Amino acid sequence: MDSVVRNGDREKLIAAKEQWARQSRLLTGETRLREDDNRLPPGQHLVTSWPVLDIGITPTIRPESWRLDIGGLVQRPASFDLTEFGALPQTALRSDIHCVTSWSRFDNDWIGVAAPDLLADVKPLAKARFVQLEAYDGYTTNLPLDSFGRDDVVLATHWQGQVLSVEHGAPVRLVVPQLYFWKSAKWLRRIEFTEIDRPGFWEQRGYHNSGDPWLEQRYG
Ligand SMILES: Nc1nc2c(c(=O)[nH]1)N[C@H]1C(S)=C(S)[C@@H](COP(=O)(O)O)O[C@H]1N2
Ligand SMILES: [Mo]
Repeated sequence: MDSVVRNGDREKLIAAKEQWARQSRLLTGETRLREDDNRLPPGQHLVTSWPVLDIGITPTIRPESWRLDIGGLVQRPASFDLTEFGALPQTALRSDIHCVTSWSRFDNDWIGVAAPDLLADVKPLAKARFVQLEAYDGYTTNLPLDSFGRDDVVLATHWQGQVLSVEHGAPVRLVVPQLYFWKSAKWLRRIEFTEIDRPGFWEQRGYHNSGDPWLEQRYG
């Protein structure tokens, strides 16, 4: 796999974000309920552009060699290529993005495979309780199976009617609207179902294990 290190100093970038966590930057101490007339979680501000954020490596993945592996505690482990992935049911979903760095973006139109449809295909075992996501840039993140299986979660290939750009995670990225956006792994490569929770990249570096923006679970 080729990759481009876009940010000259990736260590510096990661260290800065670790420091945010140590200093509890941006915390308002407020919690808020999500309501139709209040879609902005505490400490967030709205943007209309779509920022690019990641650990500084943009993998270039040849479409013919892309695979999404599903393993761990499932009845039917899988290794989808793009054609097989495209043959799964496709769903259009609209949701808001909330990034822990304080920007939110409303009304993003996604097309992709809804998580419940993926679960119906691979059939997690009863003892599976967590999901580990691994990406082509080496990034990892974790979430409870219950959060992953919600019907607003999508493994997205399109945004606003266009094929997802490489910067935003093409060919396939996860979108988990209920949680801060670091849980939404770009360049998805593998999904592992586990009995025990395993903290991912930012979860090991001072970020909250759950990451609910309405409870302002930024750090922890
Ligand atoms: N593979 C991968 N996925 C990732 C990241 C990353 O570094 N690598 N960063 C996360 C973070 S911190 C954020 S805020 C969002 C940003 O997604 P965007 O660049 O499409 O806005 O991707 C998340 N998913
Ligand atoms: Mo982020």
